[in-house]
Amino acid sequence: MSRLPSQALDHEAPGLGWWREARFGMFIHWGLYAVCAGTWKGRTVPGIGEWIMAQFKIPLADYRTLARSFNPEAFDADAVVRLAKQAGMKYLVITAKHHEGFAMWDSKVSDYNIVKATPYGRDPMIPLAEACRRHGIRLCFYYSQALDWEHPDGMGNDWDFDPSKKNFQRYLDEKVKPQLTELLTGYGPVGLIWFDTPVGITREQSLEVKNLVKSIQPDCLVSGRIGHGIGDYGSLGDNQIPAGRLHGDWETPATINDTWGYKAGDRTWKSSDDLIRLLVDLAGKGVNYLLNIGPDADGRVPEESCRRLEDIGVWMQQNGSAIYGTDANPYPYEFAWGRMTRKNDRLNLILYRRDNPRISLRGLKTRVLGASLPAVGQALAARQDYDERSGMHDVTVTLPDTLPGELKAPFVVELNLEGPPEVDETCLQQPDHRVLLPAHMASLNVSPESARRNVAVSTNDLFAAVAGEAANEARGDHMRIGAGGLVENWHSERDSLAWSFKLCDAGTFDVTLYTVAAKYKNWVGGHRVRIRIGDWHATAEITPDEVVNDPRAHLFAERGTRIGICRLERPGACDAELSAEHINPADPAGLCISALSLTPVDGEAG
Ligand code: FHN
Repeated sequence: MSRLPSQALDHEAPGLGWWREARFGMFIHWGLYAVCAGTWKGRTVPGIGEWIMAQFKIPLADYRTLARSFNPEAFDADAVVRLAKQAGMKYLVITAKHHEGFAMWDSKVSDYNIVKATPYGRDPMIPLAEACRRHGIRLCFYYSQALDWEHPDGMGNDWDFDPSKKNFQRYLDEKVKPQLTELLTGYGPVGLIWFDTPVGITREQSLEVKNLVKSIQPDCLVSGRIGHGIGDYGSLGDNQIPAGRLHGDWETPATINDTWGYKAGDRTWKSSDDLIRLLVDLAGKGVNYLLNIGPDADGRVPEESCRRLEDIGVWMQQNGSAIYGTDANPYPYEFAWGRMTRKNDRLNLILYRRDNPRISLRGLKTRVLGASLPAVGQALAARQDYDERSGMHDVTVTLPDTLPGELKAPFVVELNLEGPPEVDETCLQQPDHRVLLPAHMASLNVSPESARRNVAVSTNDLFAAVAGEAANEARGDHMRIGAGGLVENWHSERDSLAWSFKLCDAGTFDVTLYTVAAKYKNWVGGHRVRIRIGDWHATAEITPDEVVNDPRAHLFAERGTRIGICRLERPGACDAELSAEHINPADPAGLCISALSLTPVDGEAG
């Protein structure tokens, strides 16, 4: 069973239908920071570009002057919306006001806006809203409700304004609420307001803001980062890819390179293939993908972003039916061969490669009526077996010798079922004999001492905010399964993890433990663990034996540690246990576990 958290809501937002159907949207970070392009007085900002004002504590009086040279004559709203549409995106979220406090529309609330303060002198949201209507894309606004480095009472700017004199409520009343009212009354229907980084805001204040939105446009959604769990859907961390299926409604905001706002020197472009993999990975877990572009100060979208979005669009043209309106994989775990989504009585197996003549699926109890390659309309042979000895259901689909020319990996194999899929949700040895024990399927044994270590996360922890954690409440400081499905915050040698799984065939296995670094941090390791699987046990130091190259490990470094060779003699119910002999205090993340895997040693399994 997966113990991944769910976004439990006491209400069901009426407008969620389109958002669930959409699965893929465009994020646009655009503001005065684009003028800096990542550099201030010859110094390049470390990290993300739109944070340059805070990183260098640039006085507001100096930062304001950027507006005088902001003249984005090349901004073509129609082209941007067409780019989103061509990529297969269904909604677009633009930063109306980011943390810098500058309004990217004709705000009457403050002259610190694109119409009054720049030579451009026009409101780009008007043509953008029109283009969205023309092309059938939902227009949505990002609005930073807590951090505002321009308003004396906003959060975050403690270099110009004395924090002890701030009256946050005044900022909410004077700036946030009137500006949100403008956005919600001036541009037609708004799909959602993407609130962010709820540092320091109280639950009552988050509710005031949400209620205001709903009072003007009842169907407008509010993002999870409004804070205090009152959003209409949950927001994962920036670029975070959960390790398994999530319950409820979730979204991951993500970048094509590393920055959100334009930063000329950021060349860390992910490849189109990796971006498609990430989209598929998220869809398989029931998570919307909100992928960012950061136009420059002329209003141009970087060429690298355009090319990648076009590539994704080609893939979506062919395979979109496996993404739009789908639900997560009915299994709680991932597969080595790819990902799976579900639509009613149909399973979409999205294969990363065609390296096997067959694809086999274990644990599906519902009858398979047929299999096909939907992109080319080709039927495939499928066989379904039940093995009484092991109690296992197996489906095997035979793939064509070569993929039809127009089909590019990842490609989709569709299984049509007699009814809704019913699957065995325990960890199963897979048809290729591997066993994957994901951290989120473990039961946690948290010692009473650890459980008492509850600390309040600082409400103004800006690093946590940037990391997308947006923590605003007291959280347990002990070992837990985080929203991303990792076992994190493991600091005590008294705690341990345990898994149950079903072994179908005896065999000899290479045992590898996968551990993850804190976001943006280097992988440290140096812990000592003890592992028991059935009667076999071993101890090992956590060393970086295998570098995980999955695109999801880009900002969350992941390493595999080879623990040893294990012989499992008896098929049937098995268990595994992981405990810590020594946790390296130098690792800021503590011990952070992604999975334990058992890979058959060549020729030995079965
Ligand atoms: O601090 C912001 C950051 O600049 C960016 O807007 C991201 C997008 O999700 N949100 C915050 C950090 O999580």
